[in-house]
Amino acid sequence: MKIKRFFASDIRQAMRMVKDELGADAVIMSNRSVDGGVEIVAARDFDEQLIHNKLQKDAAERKAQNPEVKQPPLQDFAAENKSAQIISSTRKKGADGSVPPRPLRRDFDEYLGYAEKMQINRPRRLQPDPVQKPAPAVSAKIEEIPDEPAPAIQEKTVMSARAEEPVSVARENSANDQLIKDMFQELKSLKMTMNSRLSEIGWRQNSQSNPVRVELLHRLVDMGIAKNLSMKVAGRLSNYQTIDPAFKKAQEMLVNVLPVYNDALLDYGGIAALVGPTGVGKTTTIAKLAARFILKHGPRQVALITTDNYRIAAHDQLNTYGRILDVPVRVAADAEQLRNLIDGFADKRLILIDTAGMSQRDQRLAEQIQTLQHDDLRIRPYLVMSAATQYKAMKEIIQAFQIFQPEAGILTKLDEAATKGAAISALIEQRMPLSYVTDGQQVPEDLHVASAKQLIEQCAAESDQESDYNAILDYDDWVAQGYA
Ligand SMILES: Nc1nc2c(ncn2[C@@H]2O[C@H](COP(=O)(O)OP(=O)(O)OP(=O)(O)O)[C@@H](O)[C@H]2O)c(=O)[nH]1
Ligand SMILES: [Mg+2]
Repeated sequence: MKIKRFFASDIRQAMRMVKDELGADAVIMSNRSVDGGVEIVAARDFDEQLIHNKLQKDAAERKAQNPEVKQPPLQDFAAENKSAQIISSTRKKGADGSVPPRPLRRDFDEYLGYAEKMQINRPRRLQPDPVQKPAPAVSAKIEEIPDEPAPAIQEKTVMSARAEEPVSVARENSANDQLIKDMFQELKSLKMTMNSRLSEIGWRQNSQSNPVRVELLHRLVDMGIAKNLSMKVAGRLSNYQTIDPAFKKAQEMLVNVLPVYNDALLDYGGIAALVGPTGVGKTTTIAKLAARFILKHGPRQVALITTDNYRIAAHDQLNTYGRILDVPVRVAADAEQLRNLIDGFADKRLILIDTAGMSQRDQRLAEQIQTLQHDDLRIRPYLVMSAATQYKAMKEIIQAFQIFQPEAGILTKLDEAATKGAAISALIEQRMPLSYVTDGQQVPEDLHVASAKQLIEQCAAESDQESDYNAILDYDDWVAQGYA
């Protein structure tokens, strides 16, 4: 790995020097304003751990040299369990000059429609039928068997007594100990087998007594809908006698609870920042939005800004789109430059800000907020997510990027997702409204205004209708997660 420090009068020049010397794959490790310009530390053949150590060392040295200069502490939002605020200009300052925080997202009930009573909360453990309960006597007996060895004090007494016993008695005792250990193990595995079999019987009985509910669960799970959401939907439709109307109703319920954002960005313009994990399609979606706006409102209405100062290649990608669409592209190194650039684009109706893709676990997310945070500018963050993301990861992403207080979500790569249900479930559960979806790489054809009905219909159409519905669901998995 090669690390080098560059100094130049402005960020563009510094970036050019990095590109010339280290190539397009160079990674920007840090940048800061210094007297007379900017200083960038960049690396080639990137090794994250090494860089982390070096940055820490540099910071410690700088601190030792200038002990009076206080760096703002990097907020650990996860630890503090609170959100940073991106404050929009539309909110008026109070009498004391402070800006009130954004109101919380509208209550979920607004999205529920006729299914409003359906609670999209945490999964509730199903109450098993009385017949499903393990026989109390057996289970109680097994519970009583201790997993741990006897307390230390007893063990010590036994051991010191043993020390005085003849060798043959000691051997006999140790053989007995082993025998008891083996018996513990056997009983443990017997207990597990019994629990598993009892659940299986319960699941089968459930399927016989309520076949529509079980088949509905199959279909919803086939659509990729998360288990807890499937259980809630199927639970509310257990009075249906036939599967087809029940499945239709289930789809209607999902349409009603999938939040959609009535977005006017492409009608009236504004300033939008696309944030999200790496590689989800932020830059491509920016190009699609820009092209759509130009097609609708004519040329010279759009400007693009990137705050991605981590990868040289990111600038090249946006510049290419800028050239094709004939729109200006600028780079903002920090919050101040971003403000100046936005002020300079006062004649543009739509300003789209591209940001560096970051993992939801990346501490640098907080730095990005600082760049986008302006009291007097209405920058609307959109969270871009790939539809191919797994349910748990998707939930984690939505939660982590809440610190940007996204106006809405954009779901990309619908064409690549085997099932869209996982992403849809996470959006429903996290109440993240969708504004646009994308389903391909073509600019701008593959961008669409989000429609809950279309999404759920596509999802249902793609589900595996050929499934063997007589086979039981993977009950072990459901039991383990407390759904059966
Ligand atoms: N199949 C498919 N590919 C897409 C879609 N949107 C974007 N892509 C592709 O996904 C890849 C990554 O897209 P980018 O726009 O560079 O993603 P990004 O989020 O800006 O990536 P980073 O800036 O690296 O975080 C590119 O090859 C795009 O062409 C989509 O809807 N469907
Ligand atoms: Mg990008």
